[in-house]
Amino acid sequence: MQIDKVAEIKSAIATAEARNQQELEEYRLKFISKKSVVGELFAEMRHLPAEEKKGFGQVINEVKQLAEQKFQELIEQLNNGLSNTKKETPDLTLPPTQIPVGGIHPLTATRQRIIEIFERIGFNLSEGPEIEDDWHNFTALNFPENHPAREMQDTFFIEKNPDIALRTHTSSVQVRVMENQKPPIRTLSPGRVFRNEAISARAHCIFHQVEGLYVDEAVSFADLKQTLFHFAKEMFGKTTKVRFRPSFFPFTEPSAEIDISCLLCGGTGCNVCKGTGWVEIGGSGMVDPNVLENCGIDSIKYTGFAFGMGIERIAMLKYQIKDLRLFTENDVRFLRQFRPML
Ligand code: 2NM
Repeated sequence: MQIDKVAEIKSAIATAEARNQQELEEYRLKFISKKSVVGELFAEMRHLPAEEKKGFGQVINEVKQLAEQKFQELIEQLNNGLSNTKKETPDLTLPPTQIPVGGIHPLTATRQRIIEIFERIGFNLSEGPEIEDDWHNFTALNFPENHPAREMQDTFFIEKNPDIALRTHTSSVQVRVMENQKPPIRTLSPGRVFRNEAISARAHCIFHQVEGLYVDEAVSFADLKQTLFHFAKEMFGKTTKVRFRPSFFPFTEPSAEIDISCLLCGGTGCNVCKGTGWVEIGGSGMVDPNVLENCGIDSIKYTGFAFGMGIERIAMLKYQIKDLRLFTENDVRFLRQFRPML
């Protein structure tokens, strides 16, 4: 009789379920509390003869342990179930997760803007090798045999006789364009160039240039001036003034340095322009007839202008960056400043 009852309770414990707090409480009342079926078994023990008490006591203690073990299981199951339902219904009032984003490097942004300005007035892009022979880097560009720029102090030579070197300017690209294409030529050559110079806040042995070239019939110095006026105003703002200073380059005659009115003080004089009101942005000139002839272009029929500027220098002026080494150090405190705002 008692044994049947115990078996019945054991099986009821084994199959018990608790889908919510209320069912869990029902289980507790039925199998754990003093007034539970297990509690009743303990009460019944009093009426048993002494010799049966010990054996029956062991049996109901076992049932009590089973009931408590199952209770812990039901609590665990219920808790897991609750956390699952939490995942299924996210809190839509929470602020969104911030996704970290990268930015455009200031040199890339500057190069892209320069390219955009010249592409809109009919220039295409040209590229060439970073490792050049003497002809494309120097000889075709009218550099005399003993010109100082050819010497070890400026040029990184890879081989001697015949000379192979890292290009010192992207004019070498334009020599290749003139050799391979007929005028009209309007081309822009952005790229990395290499010069054996000590690294400082203003100079690096690897830097970036953009050079432009326009060759056609009757291209004049007025075209050069107007093109660079247009560029300066697009790049630095409508109020920017431009001036040309006489200069010398082996590949152009006449040659001129290009200055713009200082962006910081607007021309009144400050430490960026060293009190002059002007800052240099590059060099330019009319392509020397020797260069055109070296590249197979008739210098009687055709004339051309060319210009070159350092992308680092333009970026430093535009963003007021005081040290050119920042461009290559990849310090996140610097790069973060060019990240898009969220
Ligand atoms: C400069 C300054 C002046 C230049 C010349 C040529 C070429 F190939 F046509 F001869 N390309 N770029 C040039 C002229 C570059 O950079 C300061």
